[in-house]
Amino acid sequence: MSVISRRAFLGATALSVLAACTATSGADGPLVLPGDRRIGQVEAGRRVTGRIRPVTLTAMAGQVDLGGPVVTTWTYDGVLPGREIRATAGDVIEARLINRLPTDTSIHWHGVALRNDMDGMPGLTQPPIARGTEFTYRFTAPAPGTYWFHPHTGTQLDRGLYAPLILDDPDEPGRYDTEWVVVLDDWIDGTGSTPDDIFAALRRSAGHRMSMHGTDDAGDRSLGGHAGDVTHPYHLINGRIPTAPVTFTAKPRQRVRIRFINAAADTAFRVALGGHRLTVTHTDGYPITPVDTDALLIGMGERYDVLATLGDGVFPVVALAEGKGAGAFALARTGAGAPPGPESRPPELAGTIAGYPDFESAASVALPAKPPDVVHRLALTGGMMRYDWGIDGRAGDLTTRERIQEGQRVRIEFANTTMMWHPMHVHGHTVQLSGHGPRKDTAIVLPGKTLAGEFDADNPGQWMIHCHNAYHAEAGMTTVLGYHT
Ligand SMILES: [Cu+2]
Repeated sequence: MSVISRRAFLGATALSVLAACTATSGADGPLVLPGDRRIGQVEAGRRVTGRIRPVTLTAMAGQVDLGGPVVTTWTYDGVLPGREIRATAGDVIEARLINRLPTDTSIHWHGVALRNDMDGMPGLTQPPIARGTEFTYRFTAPAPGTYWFHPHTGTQLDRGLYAPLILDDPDEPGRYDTEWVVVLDDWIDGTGSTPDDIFAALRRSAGHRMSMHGTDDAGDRSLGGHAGDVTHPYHLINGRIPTAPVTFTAKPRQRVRIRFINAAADTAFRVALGGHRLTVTHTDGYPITPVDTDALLIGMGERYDVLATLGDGVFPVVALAEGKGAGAFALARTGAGAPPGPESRPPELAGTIAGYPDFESAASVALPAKPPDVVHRLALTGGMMRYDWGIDGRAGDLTTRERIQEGQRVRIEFANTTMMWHPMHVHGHTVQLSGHGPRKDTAIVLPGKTLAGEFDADNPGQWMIHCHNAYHAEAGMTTVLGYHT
């Protein structure tokens, strides 16, 4: 942990005061815990429409057809992805989770700045939901956008336990005619190994070999190192392999809003819609000044909303598993014609790829300029050889290491000292990348690089910060951002 007071930060030699200032944290007040009254007070201040959106989810084991291969896995209600939850910002989501898995579970509402006691982190914000029991998550949906949900228990998200959560904007200008939700995944469960087997193998192979990482092709370079730790046999769009794709439909010349969600455990996807340019409108749910691009690179946990004006015919939706020599595939149909094949590689994939430096927050969600009150610099540490991924050289536990106070402007700096990229996810807040950048709750930090951003501490509680590579998080690349009084 490193804490720098505002005065020290504004001084010239921030690094030299790191050690000195950590000592002052002993003077902090007690932590604001999930059960504290303040959590309910902040919830009461959220905008409400008065509508309740009840949902029941049953986490269960069962068989799923990926479009040929039938796998035994864990899902919500037997379908893959789980059924989308759709509500309007200001609605109260009341999600009853029935746990019929052989072990305990939880649900994390990824990207949602919700009340802390509903964040779904077992041992931190709630007890684990034991097998054979149930738990009801009840929270006001605070801001519109494209979100998703998944367990925060072990490697469960690399099974089939995930689904979109779409929060509509009550003030949506509606500049589109139709909408597609495109959920990307890498798949291994039920093909001879479970995600737990894979994690155990990664740990066992530590120090011996590095045979499980991706191939050394062009994709590796875009992520600055090896692209992933695991070779997944399948890559899916909305639960289907490329030879049995889903078909999205619309009419020619319609404007479609596509919501991309990367639900994978270990795979960044490079996505494109053959024959079309994409206009990026939202990053992780938040609007940006629109930017045109041919393709996007989407890390695990990230979401992008794009607009496209559709041509007439059948077009490939391709999500290349970056650096892994494989991909996911779907069809976009607006008219007659023979469908492109599952091996389609439209030229857009090799075109422009808009990235963080190209995006800036829309004025409606941009943070007002203000110097940070506190800076936390998190060194991403560890490596493939020892499989000792961590933060500041520590494997994760649930100790609060990054202390902040309500009302502060907080600056987070992720300094990647490792040889691999990491999609870093902050719970309960959406960070604005520095330099008027986009709002993000999950952002790719390239090897050897530092990525910084700021947020306003307006959601008290205890929150995870972690790598969204499911295997890195399980190894311990996690820390806790905690409010104190
Ligand atoms: Cu990582």
